[in-house]
Amino acid sequence: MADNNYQPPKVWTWDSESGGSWANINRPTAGATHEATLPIGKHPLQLYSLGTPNGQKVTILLEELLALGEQGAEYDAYLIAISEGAQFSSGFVAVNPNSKIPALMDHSATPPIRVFESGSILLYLAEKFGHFLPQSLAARTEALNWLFWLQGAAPYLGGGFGHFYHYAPVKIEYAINRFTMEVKRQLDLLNRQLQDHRYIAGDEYSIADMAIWPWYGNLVQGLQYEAGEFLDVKSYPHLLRWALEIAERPAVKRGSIVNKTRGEPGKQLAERHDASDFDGLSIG
Ligand SMILES: N[C@@H](CCC(=O)N[C@@H](CS)C(=O)NCC(=O)O)C(=O)O
Repeated sequence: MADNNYQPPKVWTWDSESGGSWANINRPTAGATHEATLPIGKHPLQLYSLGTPNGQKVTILLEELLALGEQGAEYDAYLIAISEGAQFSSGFVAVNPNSKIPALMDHSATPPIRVFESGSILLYLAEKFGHFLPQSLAARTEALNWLFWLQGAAPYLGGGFGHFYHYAPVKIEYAINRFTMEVKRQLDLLNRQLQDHRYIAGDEYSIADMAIWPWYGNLVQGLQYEAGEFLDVKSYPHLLRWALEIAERPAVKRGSIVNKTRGEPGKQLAERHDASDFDGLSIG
């Protein structure tokens, strides 16, 4: 049990000195903090993002669409440095009032269409191009079940487990236990689903896989929060099998390094404006 004497005050007030990795950007209000316009490149789709799991979902889908020959999916991916507060610029807030990456502007429409929330972006692109969402009502609904599941589940992994196990300046046993319990339940759920199905929603590779893989696929490959051993990821063999299969897809290899500025050298591409930007990188 946690051992501290903290008693919440009657009314919470913001202590901007409260510490922690994200203390310099977190604040209790929404809206822009400064005026700055976003760059606009040559392609119809303009993505403002970062190579985190939420960002990877969208760049993986875009690379998968391009791999199918959908030229309309050509995109410019601009880097939004969230640790420097770039998500609070007036330009970014106009595309996503929630100030979180990823955010997309589709300039092929008049007026351009803004799309925010990674799940909404996946659905928008899957519908726009007619790929990676099954046709039949039953199969499409199952894919959307898992897409919406991910959007609700991942904050327990990232904001809950990842925050308290990896980022928090103090290790709080109560919080780590609470979120580890939930994340292990989620891993067991995915493992059971993948015991009976090749992909998350059945036989077809879909946007549900592209949403879930960057979070839970990276986690069980030991690439998130250095938590593979702690979570005993080897005990989820079906999930691991799926994670490794998806990781081998060329579009996933490309999409998962876009807007990445950390990690293995040769597996980072700060910005993507052309297919040739991947030339010379060690992505197999
Ligand atoms: N529900 C959102 C979550 C997006 C999100 O949390 N993005 C993080 C990076 S992975 C972010 O932009 N954080 C910046 C901040 O919180 O100020 C989505 O799926 O798009």
